[in-house]
Amino acid sequence: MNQNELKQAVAKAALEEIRNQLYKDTIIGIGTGSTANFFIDELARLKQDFDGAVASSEASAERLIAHGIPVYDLNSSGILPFYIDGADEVNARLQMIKGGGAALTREKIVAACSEKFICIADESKQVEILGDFPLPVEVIPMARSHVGRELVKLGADPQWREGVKTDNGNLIIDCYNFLLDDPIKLETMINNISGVVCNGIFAQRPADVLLLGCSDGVKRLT
Ligand code: ABF
Repeated sequence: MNQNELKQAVAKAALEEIRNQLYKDTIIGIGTGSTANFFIDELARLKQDFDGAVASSEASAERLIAHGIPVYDLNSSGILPFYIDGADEVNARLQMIKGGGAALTREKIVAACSEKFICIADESKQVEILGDFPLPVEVIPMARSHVGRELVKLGADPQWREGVKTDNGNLIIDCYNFLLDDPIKLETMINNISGVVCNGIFAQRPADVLLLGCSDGVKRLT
């Protein structure tokens, strides 16, 4: 199976994971990225069985709407039973690096409002120690240089992702060569830099379930 087939397989597995827990008033949290897109396409087949979705990006909201799935504002949806999203890296504790698609802040907010975070990923995303994938940090534009200098002090090699603006109107700095051996601590330390909106370490609120697409089938890890 190629990578897209693995992503499609986990999207289908995620649908199976939730399909018996959908009710007419259920609102589902939906992530961003190509794996999440496969999930949105699968979910559309059950659109009569639930109310709608909250999206972690404008791109996902557009895709949901194109399928005829109502998209709600998180402020009016309350606590969500599920959040289904991909990852750039995931370790054995189901801690992740996310934000390669620049949607990390909204992803972290929707995850925080969800009872169950179901991570869907192909096996290339599974790692022992997080940090090979450059860690994205969302930054208020005027703080870009300051945050970059502070990230160097923490041991990262920060690079501004030029030309990219987040859905919140901010910038992304990617941290290269940054070994995340204590992700929970680093998540807080980076958040404490003035001008940082959010960082792509999802360790304090890891996933609850990982559906991992492997060549020998989808593995379910908790
Ligand atoms: C989102 O999409 C992001 O947090 C992560 O950066 C990315 C994963 O992308 P893909 O599913 O396209 O590999 O979940």
